[in-house]
Amino acid sequence: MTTQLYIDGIFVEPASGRSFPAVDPATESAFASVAAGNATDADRAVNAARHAFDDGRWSQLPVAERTAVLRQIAAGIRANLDEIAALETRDNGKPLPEAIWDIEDAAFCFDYYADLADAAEARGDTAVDVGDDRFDSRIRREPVGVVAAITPWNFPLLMAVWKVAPALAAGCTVVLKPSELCSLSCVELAKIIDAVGVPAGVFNLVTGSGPEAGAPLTEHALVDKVAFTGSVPTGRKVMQAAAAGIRTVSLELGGKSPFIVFADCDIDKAVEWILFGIFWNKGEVCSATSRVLVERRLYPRLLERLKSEAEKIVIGPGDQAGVKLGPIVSKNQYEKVMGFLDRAQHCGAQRLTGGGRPDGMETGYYIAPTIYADVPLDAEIWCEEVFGPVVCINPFDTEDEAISLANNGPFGLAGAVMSDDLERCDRVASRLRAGIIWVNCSQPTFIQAPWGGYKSSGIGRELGEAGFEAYRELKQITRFDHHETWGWYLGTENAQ
Ligand code: TXE
Repeated sequence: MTTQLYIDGIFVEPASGRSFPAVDPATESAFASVAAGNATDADRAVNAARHAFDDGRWSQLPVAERTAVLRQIAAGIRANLDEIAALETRDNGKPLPEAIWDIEDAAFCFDYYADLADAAEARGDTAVDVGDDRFDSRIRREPVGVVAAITPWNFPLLMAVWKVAPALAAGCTVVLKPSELCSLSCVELAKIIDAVGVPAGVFNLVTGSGPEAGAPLTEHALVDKVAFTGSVPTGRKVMQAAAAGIRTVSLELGGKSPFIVFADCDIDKAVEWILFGIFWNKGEVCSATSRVLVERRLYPRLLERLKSEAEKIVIGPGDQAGVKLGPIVSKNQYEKVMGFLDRAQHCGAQRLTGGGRPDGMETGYYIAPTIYADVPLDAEIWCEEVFGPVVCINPFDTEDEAISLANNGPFGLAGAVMSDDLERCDRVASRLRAGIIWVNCSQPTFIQAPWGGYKSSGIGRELGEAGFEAYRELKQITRFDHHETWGWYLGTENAQ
């Protein structure tokens, strides 16, 4: 199978005539070819999106018609759920049940933003009290325009849909550039969007590498907004490119999220959520709670339990029943994580389990669940995002110390706290400098709740109402009562 680009309502060959392989990380073999889009394709796609936006074929459509189409996309995703989830597992390596959660969420996301768009339409303009009866001032919300969405490989369809669904619901037009490592589920999305009859040019898909297909989108003068999820260095480039044209950006970047565990909690629950917080999706999660801080009283017992439970995790191809940890997404990412593990050997941390390829697994980019304890606070493994199944654990003595350790670092995407004392949890939640705080859990994510980071973890919010407003401009419309006279120039002195 070789995929095509989707531009202006038509599936087309890339201008380069080239493709690149989609590799199954469980077998290390190519199983499909992906169209290698470049600057020519990006330019065509942006022009199509610009034209489609400017002639109002989508933004001026009655909202009820627009939202009906969004609900058809949701239904189309659900109708193909098994196939898309299987494809996602093959392309990315994630366990199939986790891929199913992603695809279900993607479908729900279209329904959710259809509902929000309907509700916004019913509300209409918002009146503003400007303190002068002669003026009627209102806020109207309008689509931002042409959106370039550049997305990562860890939740390939879902991260794209977090952007595409609210953008389309708001009336924007979109050019989507998924990660070159996992593009196939986004090609399936394009097929569904095509099948339900979204007008040509409203949604466009350009697959390809970051430099060849992504960068031209971030630099394009006809793009109004760039919505990006990925690494900090690339996010910086996206922002720099957008600065040249004063384009709006939203950035969802990395993290090194802390999980503070107090000794009064139930140890089974702590073990469950610590493992889920770092090992689901192979730790390839921007919000993974990869730094765990445990109150010293509980520390030795918890380490023992974590080691024994982590060693029971079933590792294997994502499509195999019972597997809870699939292969790392790609050779490069595998080598990157292995590099962290190699360097960690000399950092003074104690490795409790894991640390490399699981015994007996020769093929596939597998890395065993890895736990380090007593990690020096300046160690690379404690400070930097690994983006793999690797967790660092340290003890603490006081609440203040835990918060200070948790807040130390450049990131602020997420954090978690666990204690039976809910007042304490709330206090800690307030003091953690991060956009998402989980109490007595880690990772559950809801389309209805805002998502995004403080500090170097990003700018802006996705999901929830904030994720819808991120694709709308605010317009002030202020009317002067035509029965009144202003009189500054034409009236008597001080008539105003
Ligand atoms: O990310 P990139 P990569 C982190 C994680 C991982 C590291 C590298 O630590 O190890 O990033 O992964 C596109 N202009 N995260 O290399 O480069 C690229 O094609 C425009 C965290 O995959 O940030 C892809 O579509 N676009 C993260 C997207 O940017 C460019 C999820 C993300 O790729 C571009 C993924 C350019 N110059 C990785 N260069 C999270 N926050 O969830 C690349 N791209």
